[in-house]
Amino acid sequence: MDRSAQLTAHRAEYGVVYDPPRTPRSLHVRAAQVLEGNWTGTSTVPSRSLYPHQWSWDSAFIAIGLRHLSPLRAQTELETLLAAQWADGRVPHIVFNPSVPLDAYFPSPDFWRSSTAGRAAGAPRTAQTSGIVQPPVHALAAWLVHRADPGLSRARGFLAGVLPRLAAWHRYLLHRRDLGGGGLTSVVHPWEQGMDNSPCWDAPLSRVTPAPARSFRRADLAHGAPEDRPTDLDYGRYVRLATDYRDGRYADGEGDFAVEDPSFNALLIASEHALAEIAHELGATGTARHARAERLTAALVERLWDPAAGMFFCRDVRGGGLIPERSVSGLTPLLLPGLPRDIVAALVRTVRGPHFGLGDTTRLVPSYDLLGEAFDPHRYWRGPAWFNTSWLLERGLRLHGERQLADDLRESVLERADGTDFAEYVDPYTGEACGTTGFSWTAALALDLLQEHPGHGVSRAGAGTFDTGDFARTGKGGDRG
Ligand code: 9WN
Repeated sequence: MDRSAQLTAHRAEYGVVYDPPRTPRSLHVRAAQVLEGNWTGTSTVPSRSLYPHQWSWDSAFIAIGLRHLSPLRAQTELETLLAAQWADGRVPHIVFNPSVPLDAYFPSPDFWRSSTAGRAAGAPRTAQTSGIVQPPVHALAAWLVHRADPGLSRARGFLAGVLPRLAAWHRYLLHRRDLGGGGLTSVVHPWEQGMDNSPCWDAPLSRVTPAPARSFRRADLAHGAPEDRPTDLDYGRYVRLATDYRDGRYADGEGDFAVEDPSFNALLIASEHALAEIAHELGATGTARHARAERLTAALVERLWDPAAGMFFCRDVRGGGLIPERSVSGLTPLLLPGLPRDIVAALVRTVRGPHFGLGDTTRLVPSYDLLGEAFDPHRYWRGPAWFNTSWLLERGLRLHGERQLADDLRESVLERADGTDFAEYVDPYTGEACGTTGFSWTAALALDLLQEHPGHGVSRAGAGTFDTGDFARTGKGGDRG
């Protein structure tokens, strides 16, 4: 059966089962309950069962939603993560909770051995962490959290406390991770980019010899359906890359895997703009940071834009070329204010076109090309729709004046978050829940969109998501200082 016949059959079998929304009040209360249940006292786990520690980009998204419930908890969430920063500036992708049994998640602290193998790179002595990173959403989150309650933020010195750490984090990425030499940051492991199992990694990963299956024991399969999760072969490769990085004492530039990814870099650029705003709020000049963000936007276009596809691609730094796989990562730069107009127009066409089908065959943005060879509506990052990427695209569409599309996407995020008990991800056609439920960033980002939702009676005062006006001003405001 060819691809489009398969898709038609899939739709005929499952139909599009998006339910009508429940009441906003109950959605708000239940989202708050998810975040309450996943709160440990100092941070929020993504999921009690599948992910029982603190994850880096999860915490940034969680803080963006938490600020509507408790600005103090949102600030604490980010402060807890940043307290585990390494001296070289990296913010680890996991901060382990010492009271959780070692076998609850793999790879566990005894795999990463941060306090010994990471000593040369400045890993903390007491906190146990992983040695890789995740997308830098944190400065953006810190700025949004500040804006939710500037009085509390100033009284606690929140921005002054996080600014040096965020600046060191960006320095690490821009200097130690420019492995391609063109100004952009490279990820050195698929887990770093956050979309772990994306087909974008298939070609670069094929060069990696998998670790033997008997050398590790997966914990994820105890909680997730094997057909939704990465294969054992891919897991073996993840383990090999992480082992090699650890055994090289987490020094950068040596590994077999190095990829410049559009979403990772776009989030860094958005966070550079946010850092400029933070510096400005603290009385310094943000001019240089805004200018750097604009230069990075130009580098992103120069190195990763593919005009024929109408979207951004990843660049395989070790293999030397663009990776012609269409992933939601290649649409995420839409959230950048400084993108050329023709690129914005092309991205909007692409998200609505047959490869992503938004507003036509799908209502949340699929993680991967609906027409791609590797498309699978249920398997991790190979097709299903995640809520954080739809949230990012909702902001991008709104920023660039695509109001109707943004409104529809917001409705769909709220409706699916509600109808799936805050699923980790969903089948992009049917909206059926996949992975775990009670997933923190799904609840947090639904709360964030709910705050802005017209007619839901929730005040926007002080809500301060990176709202269009502010972000547009940020982008054009290289001289705001
Ligand atoms: C590995 C926690 C994390 C998310 C990632 C998602 C998944 C971990 C895993 O869960 O990754 O970091 O075990 O698969 O892909 O984006 O941050 O929610």
